[in-house]
Amino acid sequence: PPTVRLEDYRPSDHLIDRVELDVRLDPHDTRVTARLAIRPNPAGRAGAALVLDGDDLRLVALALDGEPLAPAAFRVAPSALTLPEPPQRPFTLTIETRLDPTANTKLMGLYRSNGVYCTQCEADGFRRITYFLDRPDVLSVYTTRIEAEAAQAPVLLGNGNIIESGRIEGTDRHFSIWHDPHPKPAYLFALVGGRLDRMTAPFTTMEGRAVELAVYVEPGKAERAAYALDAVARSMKWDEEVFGRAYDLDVFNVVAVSDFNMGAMENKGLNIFNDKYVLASPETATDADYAAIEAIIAHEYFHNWSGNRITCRDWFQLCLKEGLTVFRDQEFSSDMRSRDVHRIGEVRTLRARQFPEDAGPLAHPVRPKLYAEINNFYTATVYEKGAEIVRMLRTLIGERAFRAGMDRYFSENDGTAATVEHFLKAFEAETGRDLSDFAEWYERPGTPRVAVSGHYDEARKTYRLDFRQTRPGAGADAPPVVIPVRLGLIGAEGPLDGATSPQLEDGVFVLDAPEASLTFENVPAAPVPSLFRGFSAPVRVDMAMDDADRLTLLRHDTDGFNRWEAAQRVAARLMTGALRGEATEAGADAFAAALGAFLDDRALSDPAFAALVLALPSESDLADEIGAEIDPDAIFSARRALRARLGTALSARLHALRDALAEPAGAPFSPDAASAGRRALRNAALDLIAAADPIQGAALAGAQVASATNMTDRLAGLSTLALLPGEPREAALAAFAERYAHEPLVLDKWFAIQAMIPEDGTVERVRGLQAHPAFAMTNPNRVRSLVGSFALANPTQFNRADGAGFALATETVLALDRTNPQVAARLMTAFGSWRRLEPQRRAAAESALRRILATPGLSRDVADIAGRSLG
Ligand code: B3K
Ligand code: ZN
Repeated sequence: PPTVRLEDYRPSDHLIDRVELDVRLDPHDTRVTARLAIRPNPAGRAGAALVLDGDDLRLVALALDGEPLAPAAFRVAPSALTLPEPPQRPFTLTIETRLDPTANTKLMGLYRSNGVYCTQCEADGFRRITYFLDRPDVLSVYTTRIEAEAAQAPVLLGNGNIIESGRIEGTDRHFSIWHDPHPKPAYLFALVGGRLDRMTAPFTTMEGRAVELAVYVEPGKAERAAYALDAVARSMKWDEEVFGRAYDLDVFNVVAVSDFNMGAMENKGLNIFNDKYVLASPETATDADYAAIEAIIAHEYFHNWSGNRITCRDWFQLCLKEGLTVFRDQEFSSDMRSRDVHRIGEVRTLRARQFPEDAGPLAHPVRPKLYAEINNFYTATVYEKGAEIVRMLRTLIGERAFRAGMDRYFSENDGTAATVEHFLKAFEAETGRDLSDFAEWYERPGTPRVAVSGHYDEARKTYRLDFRQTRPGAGADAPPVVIPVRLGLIGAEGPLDGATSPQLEDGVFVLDAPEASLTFENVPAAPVPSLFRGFSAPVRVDMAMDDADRLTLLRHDTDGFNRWEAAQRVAARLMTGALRGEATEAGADAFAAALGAFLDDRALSDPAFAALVLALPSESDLADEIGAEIDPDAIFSARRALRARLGTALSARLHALRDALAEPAGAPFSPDAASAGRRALRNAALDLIAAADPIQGAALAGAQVASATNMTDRLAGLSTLALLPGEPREAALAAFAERYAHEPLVLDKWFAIQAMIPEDGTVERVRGLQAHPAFAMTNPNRVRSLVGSFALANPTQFNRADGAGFALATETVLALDRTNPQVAARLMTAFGSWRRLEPQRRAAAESALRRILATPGLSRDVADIAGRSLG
């Protein structure tokens, strides 16, 4: 496939100032008429041909300034419409295309989901609706007329504000006309038509604009939109208060659809969502679902400024909107919930998804330099590492300068398609600081490593930290990166506040050379350093520290993240030690004692945090840490053994915690962070109890499944039971399926839980479930819940040594590729760490990848991932 390179960017030769679309919806024969006001771009090449992008399009009619165009004056193919000699002045092109939304299984462009017409245009779906300059730096003002059969689509929605609607006399059809005054790239276009219920709320912006907020959902489910609707209002308010950004239209609509390739889409004024991230009720949604809804609603809303008002010049700049918007939604959730707890969650996600990506064959810079298929670059690196870069910038320049720089970025670039350079320039202008070294974070792949050693000078009462940074995977010529190290010193009894260093500013040391040292004075005794507080940089830290020192941090650090990290490090060391055959029993018992003291101290005052401390590093965390010759079965066993040992040692406390945290009977459900935290700790306790004593665990879990009054507890019980083979598990699974047979989002959980069972029979079970009447390859959520969970969240079974797990994933990818390449390609990322496996599994994974790559007729999406994975 042709490769697109950042260095080849040049402005478009033409611009499209206005778009008037007339869309007559029909299940199989939708007619789209586009009137485009085009003119030569002064910044482009004079006299260049006009080449409009298309994808699978069928042209029906074409006119220039109202006159049909002679066949000799243009060339047309499904993938392009070319006018070799367009007028060298402004002109209007009228293009009529026809399409079949029902046959659109790629879910890009205009399609039908459960009878609802909807669109997805990012990154390049608009070209499946009409011929266009489908690139983010061509901004146009859109007016959209949507027409449909009134009974089939009583609700018709477009971008912007509604300006007219009515019946079409003498027919069963109606229409509405929407106008969006804000110039936007085609990827932000959207329309919706269908039978939908809605819930609304009024909102007045800080500028005094009255806005109607509305969430549209499947008929009968309106009350499940309440949480999302409230999250919209809270997001709007927060963006005003924290970033000074107000909403800019009279309506803000969110529509939930059940077939969607990703989480949601920030179309201007008309966000379209995977219904998984909208619909919530205590009976059907877990606390994690509520939190994800809040975060994704906020994320898409925040794009209104970071993405829509200021968009990207080209797709290489994707992190400009995505990394920044993830940072913004993380800050929002931190303000809504517990900051420490949220930060730990962010880092867990980064380590689980971005670190392995950055260490494997799919690694790429946060701003990639080339791509074959842009839809494969909506990655953890662009999103999560992109957000970390913004956070580091704030740490380096301070909160006040950060806010001022953001204000400047928004005001100086409003209405434009910008680059990473524009973003950094705003902060340079505000601080007078040169950020060209900092910009290196965008340029090369790989997670930096920082080796640290500490040296105490008893006589001088000083403590010196020596830092050395390396950049694995970044290339031999890679310069150092600018690494903000937030840190402090801890003594046996608590923080050493008297220790100071002139090299620290607000507790931050800036490591911007390959090697550097930092010296503290006034250090009364050998301290324990608390490094990278709050995870102040996305790096791996190597520092030899014994368990006792780490447990001092767990006890005394003032930084919540590092208290959690200390426990994780000890647990990880115990498990990797066991894998190497070391005797770790004594260490495990000391760890258990420290955890016990920690629980006595803090479990009831901060249950959400305690739940995170009890959750040991995951199997994939350990695999990532080990880094080579990975045997997932051995990792699983080591982890199970430590959980069992901790569960045994802490048994009395865990039972007591479960009792202390039990909801009083009849208490109303609340999804707030405090209630969710209590549930999380109760369920973390259940997990350890069951690991230590499967019989007792099965009894407790079974009782919890039967008596739960909310989905969090029911599912947690079922997840615990899922790890315990036997009749109670199968009976509970069957009862669950029956109870939720008509709740697709809950059935997804049922499919997922079974796909994650770490037992030999799971491959066969998943194959059986693929034949279940409720399984459908056409529904991305269903595919992700069954096959995605298997491939991405069941390390022992996906990586089976005999290759049976790889074969299952391979067959699914190949089957799915024929209808929905984007989702197929996403599944394939499960193979991203294949080179780090032990030889037998590595060989099996490689042959699966080769089999995929050798398949004729592969999509560009899958071919790209397979090719890069092997390359
Ligand atoms: N911008 C969309 C993602 C589009 C993915 C296209 N393959 C959702 C988001 O990040 O907010
Ligand atoms: Zn986004």
